[in-house]
Parts: sequence; C-alpha cells; structure tokens
Amino acid sequence: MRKSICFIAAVLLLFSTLHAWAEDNYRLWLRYERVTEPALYNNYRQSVKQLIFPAGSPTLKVAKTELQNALGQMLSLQPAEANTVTANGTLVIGTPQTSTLIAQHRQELNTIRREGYFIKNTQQNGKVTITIGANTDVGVLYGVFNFLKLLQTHSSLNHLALIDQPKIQCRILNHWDNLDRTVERGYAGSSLWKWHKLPGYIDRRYIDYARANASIGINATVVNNVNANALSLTTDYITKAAALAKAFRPYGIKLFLSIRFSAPVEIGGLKTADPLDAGVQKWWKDKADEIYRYIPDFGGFLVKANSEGQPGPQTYGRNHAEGANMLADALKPHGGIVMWRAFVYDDKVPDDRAKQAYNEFKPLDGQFHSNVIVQVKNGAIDFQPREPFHPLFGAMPKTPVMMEFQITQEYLGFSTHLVYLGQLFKETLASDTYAHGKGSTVAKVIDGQLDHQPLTGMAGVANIGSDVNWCGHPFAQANWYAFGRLAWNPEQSPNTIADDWLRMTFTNDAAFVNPVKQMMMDSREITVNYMTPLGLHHIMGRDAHYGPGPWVAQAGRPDWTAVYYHKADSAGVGFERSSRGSNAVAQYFPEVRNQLENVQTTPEKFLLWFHHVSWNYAMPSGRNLWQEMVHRYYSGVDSVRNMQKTWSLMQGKIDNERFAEVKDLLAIQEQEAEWWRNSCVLYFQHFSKMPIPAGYEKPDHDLAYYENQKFYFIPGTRGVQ
Ligand code: BDP
Repeated sequence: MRKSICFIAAVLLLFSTLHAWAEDNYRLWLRYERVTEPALYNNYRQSVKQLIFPAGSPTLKVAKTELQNALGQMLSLQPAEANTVTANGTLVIGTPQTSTLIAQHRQELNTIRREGYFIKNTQQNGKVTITIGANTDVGVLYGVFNFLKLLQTHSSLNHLALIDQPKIQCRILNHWDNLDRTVERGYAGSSLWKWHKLPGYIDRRYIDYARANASIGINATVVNNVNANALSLTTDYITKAAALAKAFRPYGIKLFLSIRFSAPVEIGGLKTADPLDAGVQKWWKDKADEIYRYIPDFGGFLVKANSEGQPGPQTYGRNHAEGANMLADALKPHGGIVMWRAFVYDDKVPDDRAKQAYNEFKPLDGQFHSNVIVQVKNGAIDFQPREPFHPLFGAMPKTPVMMEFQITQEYLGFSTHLVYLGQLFKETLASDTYAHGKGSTVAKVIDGQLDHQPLTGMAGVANIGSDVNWCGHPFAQANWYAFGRLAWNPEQSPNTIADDWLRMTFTNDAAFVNPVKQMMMDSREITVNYMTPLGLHHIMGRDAHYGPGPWVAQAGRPDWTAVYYHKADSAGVGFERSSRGSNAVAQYFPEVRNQLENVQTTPEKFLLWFHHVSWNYAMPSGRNLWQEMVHRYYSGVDSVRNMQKTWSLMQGKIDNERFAEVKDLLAIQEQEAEWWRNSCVLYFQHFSKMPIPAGYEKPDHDLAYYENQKFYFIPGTRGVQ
C-alpha cells in the first residue's frame, strides 16, 4: 500500500513537473496563475467566498464557467453558491433580469448601454459584496473578464467603483484566411478554420479563440479573406460558417463574411454583377435572406472592390456608393451592415497613390445608405511601419468611417520581430485631423463623437493562426490584445495595456514587468529606425514583403516598386507631396496641411514621406540628412542589441521555454535588422555619394550581395498575385 502511494505520488510529481516544463503559451493572457503572495491570496479568498450568479443563458453559463475555473486555478477556491447574501465576501453577478440585487443599481445601469458593465463594492444585508452588473448577458461576460483581470494583475479589490463600456460598436477582426487554409500575410501557421471538417466538427480552438476575443471586448469577426472566393457564399459554405457563428455566439461575437462582388456571375449563373441590374439586386437579396436563415445574427459583408484586381461596381461603370448601397439594401431588413473598404488605387491613374482613396471617396460623402460604413486603413499607403494618418479621417462628415489596422506584421518583421503595435495604433488614434478645429483626433472620428455618427467600428487584420501559441511570436499576442483594448476604448494608454498584458501573460514580478514593458514601448520606434526611418516607406522586398528591397524597380506595376516611393537620386531622397509635388498635403485640413507643406515644420518622422530632401539638408541634430539616416539605421540595430541585453537579464524570472523562444527570436531580429540597415545604407549611399561616418561598423557585404539574396516559400504569400 505504502509503495503504491509512493508510486502514485512520484507519477503525479513527474506529471506536474512535465506540465510546468511544457509551457506552450497556448493560454494567451488567460493563464489564471495561482496567486502565491500570501496576504493577497487570503484577501482574495475572503472577498469571493460566496457566489450569487444565476446563469441560465449560454452567455451567462460561459461567464460563470470562466469565473469558476479561474477562481479554482488562482485561489484553489469554489465559492459557495447562494441565493441571498448571507456572508461577507459575496460576489453578486448578473443583469436586472436575473437578479433583483443587480436591479437595485439603477444609476449604474442607466449609465451603461448594451455592452457595458459595472464592478462595485457594496453592502447587502449588512454584508460586504462585490457586485458585477450589466444590462445584458454579454455585459456580464465583459464584467467577469475584467474582474478576473483585476485578480490576474494583483489589483486591490477594495473601493471598487468601475463603470465601463465600449466607445466603439463594432470591434472586429479581419481574417485574411483562404478557404484552402492558407492565410494571406499570415505568419502563425495555417488558418484556424478547418472548413473541411465543418459544420460537423467544432474544434476546441474556436471556443478558446472566442473566449480570448471576448476577454478583450472583440465582438465580431470576418472569417475569410478580403480577396474573397465566391464559394464562401454557396449554401455549403454558409452552413459551415453557421457552425462557426454558433460556436462564437455565447461569447458575444458576430460573424461577418468577405464577399466577392462578382459572386452573382461566378456562383449565381448571372451574366452581370452590375449593382443597378434588377436581377443582381434580387440575387443579393435572396442570398442575404438565405444567410440569415442559417445565421440569424449575421453581421454583414466586408467588401474589397475595384482594388488590386478585385471586381467591383466600377467594372460596370458604377461608383463605390452604388455598389455598397445595393448590398446594404439586401442586408437592411435583417439589420446587417456593409463594411466597404477604401483601400483603392490604380496604376492606370497617374496621380500619387497616396491620394487616390481620398480622390475617389471624398466626393461620395453623404451618398452611402445608413447601414454602410467605410473602412479606411490607418494610413494612405499600406500598413507601413509608420504612416501619417489617412486624410479620409475627418473628411467624410456625412458617412460613418471606421478604422482598419493591421495586427499581422506584414511590414513589421512578420512573426519574428518583437514590435509592440500598441504604440503604432495609438499614434494614429491620437493624431489631430483638425476637422472641427483642435482636438478633432482620429479616435473621435471613429468613435463617432466628432460628426455624431451612429455606426462605429474598428477592424484589425488578425495575426492568428494554427501555431500552438496562436500568433507565432510570444509578443505578437500583445498586438491582438492591444487591438482589442483600443477598439473598446481608443483613449487608453498603450503603456497600461502593455502592463496588464505582461502581468497576465508572464508574471506580476516588477523586476520583469518594468524593463520588459519599456522594451515593448520602445520596440516600434526601434523597428522604424532599422527599416524606414525619417518617413521612408514601401522599401521592402517585392511580393512577399520580406526584408529590405529599396532597389525594387520592377514589380508588375510602378506603384508596387520601392523607387516609386523613395525617389532617391543624386540630389536627395523622398516623395515631394507638398504643393511643389503631388500636393497630397492638400487633402488634409489647413492646420495639418500648412505644417506638412513646409520642410522646416514637417515632423522629422514624416520628413521623407512629404518631401524630397537634399542629402546635405541640415537636420536639427546638426547632422546632414545622409548622416542622420545612417545614424537612425545604426541606432535601430544597436537598440535591438539592447533589447537582447534586457531580455537576457530576465532568465529565471519566467519559464525557460518562453524565455528561450524570445531570446532566439531576438537574435533573428538582430540579424534581420542588420540586414535592413546594411542594405538600405549601401543602397542610398549609391545616391548620396557620402561615406558612412567613422565609428560605425562596416556592412559585411557589398550592395550586390544584398540585392541578389533569394528566398523561397516565404510564409503568407500563397494566393498573393
Ligand atoms: C496589402 C497586402 C495584400 C492585401 C491588401 C489589402 O499586401 O495582401 O490584399 O493589402 O488590404 O497590405 O487588400
């Protein structure tokens, strides 16, 4: 008997060590690690001894399960369930429909709308309670996740008086996932959606995906690529999508589909997809009716039309509004919406690519039906490491306009480079458009405040795939997380978001959190320095967008080359977008335009975006432009080395697996940063004809070496033209 007990104990010990050893990072920020600090542990246990949480609906059920699992893991505790408050340390959770105790909080309930929640310390029957209340079940779910965040980040549970609600209605991921499970610009494995096993088999990851999204307030998802395959609108695929929608539904997540504008021809057997054709209109109406039969809460359509070879209304001589409205009318009876992308440019149009979306969309302001929202990328070119805000923000006061950010790091080192995008997102959101004078930030445009828009949204191109750790790089999870948090409230600080994420994902140990947070906060600027300093843009390798390619001069069309954008010559470098050049600056409101018109007042970070500047131009640092550019590239690489140093000090503070993975990835990042630096410095030197100043390490190879590098099977490129 003693022997077998010892044996079982040994096996259990072995398993627990193996478990601790096998850290695969699957759990994201929902780890619910045991609270080990004794005072906190006891305090938390005292605060949640009893639970009043009647949970009838699927959403309340998942909220309750999440809570119970988390409390079990963090505090080894299952609170006693009760109907009335009989003990100090009672957790009261629900809506006015499920709980009379919640219904008493009229003031809070009146303040929050559909998806908001409150978390408060109150007294009931003379006993101390924590109350989590909301008007709706999904509000309760958000409240529970935020309460668990308090525990995960070791926050105090005294004096709780939180009232929170989303500032943006549609907080949506865009998956660029193809039906064959390749992911356009995806660097974290293949698509999560196993179409061939749907609708029969629901993978556990669909549920964990939905949980993770709900925990940060994401409430919608587009499951297929914007470069859409018409097949996704066939009955077969609608049935499959319906199974996904059903899996997501308890978590408050609505499913949307990207559509191919020519679907009526491709799968409907019609001769045309002209939006003004009655047959086409009927086809879409019938299709919408069919979708809603399978997915009653279907969100609507995302549309990439007349962009990069995709069909659209212009194919039939109609404009974007006519195309969008036809689809909107089909969805309207069911409450669906159309997200119509403004990412349009055409190499047949001679104008600067940066101007084309504004040129096409601004004149259509006011012509879209009320259930259309125009989806605009953060900048006018394409998700570059840094772009000035898109001039369409603030320019269409009579049209709902939503943000499209890219979470997947197409132009920011794939899933190999540690780049915290909270900073990038925030920089755009905080930019002042001056649409209605000072303070008219992009955030206020997209949360609807500025022009009183009833329909609001923020989309993020997902970085999620089948990799066990979801996003490829452990720190890429932070970008999914930060997107959700900023979509909920674009005014939040990236610093706070990084802090929460680190605590939940790694540890609450300040000796880890503080230095690593600083590293995250600096990481985006560092990447800009070694990739595209001073406003350079679109100088990456062609097609796959992997690594540097400032020399790319042939790419099928001029606006896909690098030379189109940097315009380096012996006189200088940069794209002249002032009135002396393409006059793209005229698309901004006067305060912004005037600042950007002039080289002297243009912020350094956008200098070469807006101006062609001579190599000898005196920069504020005292260096000339050439020297400044070299300095930035070198400092970018040096900073990556500093990141490596910071990280190496973290050994032992977290599990060895993630420590080692990040260490290895940082080493690749350092090599690739060097590759960017050497390629770009050598390439631009060709024009500046000035030496790399003394004191800098010399590039290992000559320019020809870098130009001749060849890469095969680069991820994210299948299906890319
Ligand atoms: C670019 C990508 C391309 C996308 C396109 C888009 O390179 O793969 O299809 O954007 O947003 O960033 O439609």
